[in-house]
Amino acid sequence: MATSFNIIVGSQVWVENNEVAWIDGDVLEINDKQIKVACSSGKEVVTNLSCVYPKDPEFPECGVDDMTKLAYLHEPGVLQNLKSRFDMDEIYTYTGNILIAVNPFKRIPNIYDKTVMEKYKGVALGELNPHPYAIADMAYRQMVNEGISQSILVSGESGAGKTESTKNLMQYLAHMGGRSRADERSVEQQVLESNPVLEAFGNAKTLRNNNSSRFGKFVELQFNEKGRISGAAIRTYLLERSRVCQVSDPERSYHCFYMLCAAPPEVSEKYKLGDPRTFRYLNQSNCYQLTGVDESKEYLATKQAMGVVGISSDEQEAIFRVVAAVLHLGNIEFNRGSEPDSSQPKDDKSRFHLKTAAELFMCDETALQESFCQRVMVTRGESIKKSLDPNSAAITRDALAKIVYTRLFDWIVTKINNSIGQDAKSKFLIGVLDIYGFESFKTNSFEQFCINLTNEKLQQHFNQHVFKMEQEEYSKEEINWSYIEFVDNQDILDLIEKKPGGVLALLDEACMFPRSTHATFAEKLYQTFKDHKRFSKPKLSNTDFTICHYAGDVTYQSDFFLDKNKDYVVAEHQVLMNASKCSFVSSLFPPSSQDSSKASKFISIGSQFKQQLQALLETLSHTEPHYVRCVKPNNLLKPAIFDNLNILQQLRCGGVMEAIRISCAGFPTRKPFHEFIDRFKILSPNVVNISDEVEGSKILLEKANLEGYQIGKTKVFLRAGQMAEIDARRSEVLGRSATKIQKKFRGYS
Ligand code: AOV
Ligand code: MG
Repeated sequence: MATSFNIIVGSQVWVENNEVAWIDGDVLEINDKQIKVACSSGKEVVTNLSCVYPKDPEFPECGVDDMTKLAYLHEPGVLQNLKSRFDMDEIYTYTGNILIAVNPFKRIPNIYDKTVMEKYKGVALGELNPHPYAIADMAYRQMVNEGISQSILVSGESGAGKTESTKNLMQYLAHMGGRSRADERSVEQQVLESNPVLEAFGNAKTLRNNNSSRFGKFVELQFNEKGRISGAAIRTYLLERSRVCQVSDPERSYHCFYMLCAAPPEVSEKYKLGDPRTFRYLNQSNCYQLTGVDESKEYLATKQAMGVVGISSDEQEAIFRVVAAVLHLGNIEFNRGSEPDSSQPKDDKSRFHLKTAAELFMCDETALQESFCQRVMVTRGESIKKSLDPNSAAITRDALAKIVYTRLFDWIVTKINNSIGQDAKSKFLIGVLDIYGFESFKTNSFEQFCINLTNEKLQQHFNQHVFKMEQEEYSKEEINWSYIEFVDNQDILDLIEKKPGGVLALLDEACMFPRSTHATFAEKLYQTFKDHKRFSKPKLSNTDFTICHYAGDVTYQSDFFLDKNKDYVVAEHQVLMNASKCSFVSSLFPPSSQDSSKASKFISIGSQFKQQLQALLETLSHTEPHYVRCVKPNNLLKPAIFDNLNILQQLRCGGVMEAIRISCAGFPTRKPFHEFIDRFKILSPNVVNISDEVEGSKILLEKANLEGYQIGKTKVFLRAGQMAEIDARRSEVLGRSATKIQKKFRGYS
């Protein structure tokens, strides 16, 4: 964002700062390219003129509701604006059509209810306070008026408020598209009630968010020609399955486990549950409770919601029975059996949990034990039983727990979809996407790799859309505009996705080759991509690899890539569970169509996910997109703390800065002639008598002393900040005439 403003001695500026990103101050001296500034912190700083931005001396205390209204549109200005608004509990701000939402980490009263929804109904974007309702309303109107499907893409890092924003959007759409007298089982009510159900089974407390969604979600609301919701589909992406067996302190496993442990005594006795501290899958972490959450109430609320989305009480019973069985599985420990390299349940306690798990699954106890401790190998047409050592038995046990839980989650999603019902005749839809944001941690594994691939794809979609919109607008209005460069990330997408030869394809190859290890996989990557601009090998490791993503470098640990990419069901588990006397359990493991002589069948999670993503982007490409960018103000998850550096990083990663840069380079503010004249006629009241709107607009623009603007076919196009200037002129005149009127009144009295 180059600055075109003059900086002189005595003017106020922003200087780059390591701690707060930007600090303000007064210019003391300017020598050639060096500048000396007295910062508001009390320090004097000498720096390069190019590292300094002018500060708006007239910056309104309460900020502006749209970044494009900033007189000086640059990074420190954007940050100052968000902060001023955040301090006043104005958590929403536009950047053109994009809504930026800063998580307040506290309830803001009276901004989400039916009365507020009614206020936003049919009102043009920007007329009222920025709000998710306004974005939802815009999508809904465009769909109804133009008959085009819409999508709302909500993004941001973990804990930024995506899921909460999504709920607000859906509530508004349900209100607009719902029937006036909605009954409990109406489509819209079921869609809303699907949230607590999915959250119970797919959300967990993490370091970054006490209610973190561990799956991605795309909700497609289908509408009939009257604009009423007529069906809905929920698609979910990549539930984090490792969490079922592995939790690190101070995180938790999925909420449903703790709820069930706190269920009324007759329930927990039936499932032989009790204190969550007695279960290994839960007690690897010391966190059991969530502040402000009563698990026993949550249990009842979840069951209530399950009822609304059409899950019968029998099905609920079976679901919770399976959840309980998973906990018991985790408590089966193994030690050495009588033969070398064999295993058996360690003690009475383990045998008790084995028995209980088998009872709850309604499957054969001996077969369950054998499925952990033995493996049938087929060699030259002969099948031989091979014993597994205690360690392998434990891995197999965890594999069963994970696959059961994943299938249970998918079953719930399918069930909700079936009971809501799809409207095959629906003409258009509004899709709302709540998906994980870019992740870069100390250690990054296969999950981060998939999540970041998603973000690369969505970023490309976002860039192309923002650019396309700008370009289309300019060429439609026939105004001069030179194409500006933008960072295309196609090369990263090729690196990951290309078939053959991309990282995912090489991973699949490695998974199919029995002798591969993560080390040989990494080696293959190094060889293949040694000259790739976006790929590098960290100096101190022989198994890590770094990808230069659009949002920054991420180093991935290849250690578990191969295992995590394999979606296989142990053949013994398949047979055992399919034979369960409980029809629900057996339905989770339908007979597979594939050749059953293979010990285990391999499907790659990576390529499944890639296909899902492709389908998602295909759907999105037929829609008009809208964007909500969520921002997390601090990592303490506390109200009233605005961490500049952290926020700036998020704005950069989420493409907000990029979008602002694009707008800045062009003409971010535009107004149709009649609106423009209407708004500014006070500058030259005679213009209303001129029939030619273009002429009228030009007169007003000259009156305001503006330069560099453009006149399109139907609109005035202003450079960043010009709207602020002309508004200021208007308020001046208005102020003057207000005093005149007051004087007049006084004169009469
Ligand atoms: P996420 O969906 O973006 O994270 P959430 O929507 O779950 O984040 O928000 C995290 C927490 O922030 C919520 O549980 C609320 O306590 C609080 N919060 C968010 N938005 C608001 C709001 N508008 N008003 C009040 N509190 C809010 V993750 O699912 O972890 O990526 O995977
Ligand atoms: Mg979420």
